[in-house]
Amino acid sequence: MSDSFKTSRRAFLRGSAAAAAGTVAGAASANSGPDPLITELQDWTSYTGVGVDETPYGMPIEFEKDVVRRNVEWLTADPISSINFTPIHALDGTITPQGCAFERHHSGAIELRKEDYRLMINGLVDKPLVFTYGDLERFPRTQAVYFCECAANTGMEWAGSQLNGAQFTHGMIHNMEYTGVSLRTLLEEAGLGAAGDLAGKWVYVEGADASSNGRSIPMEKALDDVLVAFKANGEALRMEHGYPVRLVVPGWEGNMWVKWLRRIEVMDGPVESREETSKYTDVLADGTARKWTWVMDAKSVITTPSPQAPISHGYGPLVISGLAWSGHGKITRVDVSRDGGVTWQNARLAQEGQTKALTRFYLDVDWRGEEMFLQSRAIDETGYVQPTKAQLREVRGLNSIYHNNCIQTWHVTPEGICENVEVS
Ligand SMILES: Nc1nc2c(c(=O)[nH]1)N[C@H]1C(S)=C(S)[C@@H](COP(=O)(O)O)O[C@H]1N2
Ligand SMILES: [Mo]
Repeated sequence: MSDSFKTSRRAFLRGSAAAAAGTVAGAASANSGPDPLITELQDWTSYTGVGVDETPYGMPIEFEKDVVRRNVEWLTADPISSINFTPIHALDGTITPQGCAFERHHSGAIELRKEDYRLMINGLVDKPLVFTYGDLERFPRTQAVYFCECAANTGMEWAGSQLNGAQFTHGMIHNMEYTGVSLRTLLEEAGLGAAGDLAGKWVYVEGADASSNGRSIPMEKALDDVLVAFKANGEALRMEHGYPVRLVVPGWEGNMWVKWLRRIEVMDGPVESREETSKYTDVLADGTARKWTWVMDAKSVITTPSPQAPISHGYGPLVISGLAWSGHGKITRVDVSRDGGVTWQNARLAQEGQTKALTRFYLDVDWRGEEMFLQSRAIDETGYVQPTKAQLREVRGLNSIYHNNCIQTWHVTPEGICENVEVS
């Protein structure tokens, strides 16, 4: 046990005696002797601070410089066709700032000016159309918060626990407030009469980057809640998220959220492109591949404590917190286990679940240094319960990569250190 840990433990025990007497005292107030941070004049009271306009577009203060996207170098051959991970272990709330929202590119992020932007709708439509960026801004807008999860999120954990950190096991996800035009509006502008019976019709969407990342989407979804988005969290999309326009496909795997959106073709069948056959399909135990696994099933993860966010404050009150989401709709309940799934407690949802968006949960406990096997399990409005790893493997075998929504376990030692372990 480290010295600082012992100190904070002693202080906290005194602190909790005060808490029992009716005040929720922090560890600091229980320390003996004057606190120079209170009794002595500090440096920052004696100079004038930084003026406005020092940073026309603000950046996080330097003390937060570790809260950044990170990649795992050995995962991909190069950073051009690669992925990095959202630092979910260091965030709270539900909205992901764009600057630290994970990126996934198949041929790198491109720089596309609004002036050079064109979106074509063609195929089985009454009149093929091309929209400029300015044209898109003149259609009625809609707005909503949605999570975007890469189907490969948690994919490295199929065979056993591998990556030590919530950022790396679960950070291929972000959650933003999008503004855009409903895809239905644009399809209706082009006219779907030529498509005849819409049942069995598809749209094929592709991006302007070299990979094009083409995907087929069934018409029913295209006319439901898909957005052609140009703003995220109130501001323009970042280049890495598809500036100036991307597709938002609520609840469905991230790969379908085509960035730098350039063309939408109405078709009478799916294209069966690379991204929906050789990739993003699920290899089952018998070697056959399951395709069209579009919806991201209910999933959750404890973000603190976690391997990159160990318990550093000693024993006593501990806030266990995490994220839950479901591509089928709202999260209605999250359970937390401290003993590897033997017993469960209801976590508190910070806000009522929103459809196809992240939900923050908390469980406030009194931790006395007992070893924990922390797990969370999400339940969505369809009644679906997030499965254990063993339950997933029963259906899918060991060959899978994508669509791993199993329950995650963090082992917590009496010192507060957390590690990724498997309790299946
Ligand atoms: N045009 C294009 N769209 C794309 C991709 C791409 O490489 N090119 N990657 C896809 C994948 S696999 C994912 S998971 C999401 C990631 O979106 P993000 O980079 O904004 O996080 O974008 C999707 N859309
Ligand atoms: Mo992805």
